[in-house]
Amino acid sequence: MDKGSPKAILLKDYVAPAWWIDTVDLSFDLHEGETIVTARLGIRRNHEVPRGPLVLDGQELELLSVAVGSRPLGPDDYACTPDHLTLNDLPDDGAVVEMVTRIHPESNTALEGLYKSSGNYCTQCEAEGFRKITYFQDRPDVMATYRVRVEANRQAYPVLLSNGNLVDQGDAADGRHWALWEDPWPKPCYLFALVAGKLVHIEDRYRTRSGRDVALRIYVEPGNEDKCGHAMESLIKSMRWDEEAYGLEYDLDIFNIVAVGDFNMGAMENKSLNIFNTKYILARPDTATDTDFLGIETVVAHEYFHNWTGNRVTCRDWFQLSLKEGLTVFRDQQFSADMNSAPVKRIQDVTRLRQVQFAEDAGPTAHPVRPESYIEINNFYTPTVYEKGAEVLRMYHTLLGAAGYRRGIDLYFARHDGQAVTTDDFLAAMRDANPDRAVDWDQFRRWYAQAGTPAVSGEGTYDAPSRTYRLTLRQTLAPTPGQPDKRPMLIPVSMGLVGPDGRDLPLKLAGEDEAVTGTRVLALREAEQDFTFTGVAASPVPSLFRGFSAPVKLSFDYTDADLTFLMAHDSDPFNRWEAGQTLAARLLLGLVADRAAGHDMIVPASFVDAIGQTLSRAGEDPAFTALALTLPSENYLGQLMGVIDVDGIHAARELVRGTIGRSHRASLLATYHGNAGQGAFSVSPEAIGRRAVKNAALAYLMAAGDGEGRALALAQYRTATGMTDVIAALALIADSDMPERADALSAFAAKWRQEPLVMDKWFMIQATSARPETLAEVRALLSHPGFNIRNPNKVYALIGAFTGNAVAFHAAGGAGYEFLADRVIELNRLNPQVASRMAKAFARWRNYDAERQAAAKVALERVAHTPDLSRDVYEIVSRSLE
Ligand code: 0A1
Ligand code: ZN
Repeated sequence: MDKGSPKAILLKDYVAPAWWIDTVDLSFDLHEGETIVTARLGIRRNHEVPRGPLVLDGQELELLSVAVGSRPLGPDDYACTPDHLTLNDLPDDGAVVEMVTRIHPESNTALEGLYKSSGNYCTQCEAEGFRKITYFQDRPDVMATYRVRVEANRQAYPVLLSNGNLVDQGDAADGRHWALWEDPWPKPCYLFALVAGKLVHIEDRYRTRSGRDVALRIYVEPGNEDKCGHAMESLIKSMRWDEEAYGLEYDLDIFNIVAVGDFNMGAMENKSLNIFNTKYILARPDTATDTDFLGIETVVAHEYFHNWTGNRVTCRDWFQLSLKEGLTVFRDQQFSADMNSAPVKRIQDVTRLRQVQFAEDAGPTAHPVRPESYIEINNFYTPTVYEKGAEVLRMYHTLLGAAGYRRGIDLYFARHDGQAVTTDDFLAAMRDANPDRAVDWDQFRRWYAQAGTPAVSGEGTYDAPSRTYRLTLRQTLAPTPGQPDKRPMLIPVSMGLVGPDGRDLPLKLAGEDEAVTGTRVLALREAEQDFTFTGVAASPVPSLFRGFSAPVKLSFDYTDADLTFLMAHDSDPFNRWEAGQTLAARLLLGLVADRAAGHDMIVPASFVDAIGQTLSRAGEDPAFTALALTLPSENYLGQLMGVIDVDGIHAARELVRGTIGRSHRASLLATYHGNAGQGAFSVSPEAIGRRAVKNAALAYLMAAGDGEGRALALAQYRTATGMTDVIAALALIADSDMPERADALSAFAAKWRQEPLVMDKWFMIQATSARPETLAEVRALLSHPGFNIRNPNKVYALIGAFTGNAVAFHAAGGAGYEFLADRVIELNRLNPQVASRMAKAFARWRNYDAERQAAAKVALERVAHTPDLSRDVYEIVSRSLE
């Protein structure tokens, strides 16, 4: 390691703090140019560990004074370094430590700690931002009650908010005013929040099951009041759902949400004062797409659900992050499944898991759900901790059943309410609440410890004379960084056997007395394991991992005919979709291989027919059909190849899309017109499904490459009133060389230039086009007046979307890589978290051909040698180069 390179923090080094902080009294004096923070910490020795000094974390703080009790300390009484303030010789029976610090929120571009967004003050303290506000033991196992006084100019900052209840407020000299907030629930400092600004709010009420009346408020910048209704409805649905599904009620009289335009992530669950990225609050049918509406419902629920899973019970240390995130994502997935179509939601979640988490697992930044080391914790808010973590929760649910899972959850809260705990504590609650379940918990625990995506393969043989079917399954888990050897996982295989008539056969394993009808869960525990079913009347097609019961890659020896059969008959909708995807991926990769070998690519008629079948059933379930019509993405297909053939994948996929468009023109047109806008606008699952299938049909008609699709897209773009339809059409136009392209894009920008979230879509559709001009256009857009590299949403919309562009980012020659290196270097100084998220796009560089690898390596090394590289970027880049 280089001299002076940042040090890793290790899970095995965890020790409890030498001091507890029980009470925190904060006073903020907000002035233009500086903020003075006074903190009074009520401390108490932790007698369970050896005596030691009180070591407080701090970052970019100017310490003005320190006192213990009423005794001011001189510079010899404490040690202050850039990162710590250390106090020795504190009284064993406790004390109040008072510190005054000066900070500068207006120059905080990292958006961590106290900062300004559009002139309003707000905070982001997870994971370690509180140390940029005051000296503190910035670790989640230190839980305190907070009392917060905020003072600011009344006119400029009429709204003053913090956690808990407003207990007092008043005027101060010089046109200033103040508010005093008290949060009775002990919390870790990462849940602290403060907002001061010129904001308006919408208000509603919710009465909890036990009769508590809760005031619900959503604060936004003036002018956005009319875009908060969906978020408010989502909040109320979440509160009700959590009572019904988990028996969990809200625990204060007030719940506030504030939406800010500058935010690194989606949202933050600060106790009773959630702070959101505007992207997950603001929506009106003419400004937001169906995806936005659904995203709002999910994220509002997610943050609300954290009130129990994260806040009431929190993490002992940051290695346990998935304790709250995996569980809360699983809960928001369950909620959204209940509010919408469960199979559609599951397909969308699995698509995302494969696209981003499987890719992470296969690259240099692979890590377990519970990591064992990190350099910068902000780098671990990952698809593995969140989405794979949610799959682990789903596996508890699958193995224990809904009732057993709920018993485990109830025991978890009974044991740990008010505590900071570990994923082992969670597992123990699940285990102890279900003593009669034969689950090998030590083996199950490997889901937290071993990184990588298990690969499951297998085959089946039917023996007609004995009416037995033998299913053989094998599992392997490839080495990942730091984990050369892996042990077999406990893999729940939810499955059925589909008989020749398309119905599920009764399932009876050898030695069992009674058959199960439909679906059952097998436990795959060995590297190789046989399951023998008896009394099987006819040769079946197995349906494996129904509902995607485990986060694994399956390769089973299905024939194309088996897959077509499952597409049509499987009783499990997820696996009907899955069979189609497997078939499509197989076909597409075959074409890529043909092209690479210099052969013509010929699309088999059987596949085109299968798509025709799907299309003919569009009326039964439009939303499902839209998903079934969508071919696996280029990025996902790339994951299935040893060396990614960028141009081959694109050529094959475009050929198949064009073929489908031309072959099924009539039914695509019928689907398009049959699902075009009827009645008033609604975001019901049915209405969303109709728009999705209509726009999927439009995309195929466009791919057919003649005037008809283009005319339809243009007409839709010009006449549609809902943003879903406008953007669907504009994206197709922007990805084409239609003469109307430039005018359509500039008309859109002229109409929406005052709406940042709408402009994000405009940047995104240009950045994701496969046209050869894309990189040049993205470069030019960096100087567009609507772009601002300090705003994370803009960076994600333009630069982030470009890095997800399978063709343009990876174009031969490496210009895309060079462009990204420049942006990462620029962002590194402004916002390390955002810089590091962008740098992750390099992670898969070793999966491309030699020429691309060489270009990516040059770019990565250039970033690595940047002076003053943040820990965030250093960690990602150094791991990528290892
Ligand atoms: N806990 C939040 C996500 C979050 C994490 C870190 C942040 O800043 C570094 C901000 C938000 C959630 O899961 O929603
Ligand atoms: Zn979360």
